[in-house]
Amino acid sequence: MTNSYFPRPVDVKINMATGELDSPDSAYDRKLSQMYTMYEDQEAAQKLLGADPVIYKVYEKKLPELPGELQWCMSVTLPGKVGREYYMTKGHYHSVRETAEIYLCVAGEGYMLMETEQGDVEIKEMRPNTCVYVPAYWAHRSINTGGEPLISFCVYPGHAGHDYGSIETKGFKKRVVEIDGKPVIIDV
Ligand code: S6P
Ligand code: ZN
Repeated sequence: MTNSYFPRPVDVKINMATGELDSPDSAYDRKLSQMYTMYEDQEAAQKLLGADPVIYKVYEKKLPELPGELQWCMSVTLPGKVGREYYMTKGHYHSVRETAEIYLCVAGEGYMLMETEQGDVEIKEMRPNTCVYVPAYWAHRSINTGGEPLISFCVYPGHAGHDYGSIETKGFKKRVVEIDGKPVIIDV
């Protein structure tokens, strides 16, 4: 090496039942108040804002934000609905669009909703032991359609970064809502 950067190995224990890491560098809760505008039913969202429920949790190890390195985290989307729409993550593109991600679902049930800036949409079921590959250029959002937390182990390039702005502005082209007791994918 010609500079002072030299990464060291890191290990961590993961509680696959809860998604918690034994020594996270960062752990945060995303509450409804931080994303309520993303839900279809704004009246239902307003009613829930008093209680301001946690919609999802993320436990992260912070690793070098450099090409060639990887980031990893546990993503835990809680069960629940806002109106008829299931709890979901905000969703994002990676700031560096040419970066992919792998999600390994370890518990719960739901979907991974993916979309490109050109308007292609794909949705994949998430069940324990399902591994979803989110290619470069695809925005991604986890949606919990079950009664238990939807827990995934995520790995993505160190320098990927997160672009939330595009999704906050335009949203996704599909939603997952409960109709007659079942999850149904609808057009926005
Ligand atoms: C990071 C990865 C996940 C999400 C997490 C929360 O690239 O995709 O760790 O950060 O599922 O979702 P969001 O959309 O709020 O980042
Ligand atoms: Zn991502």
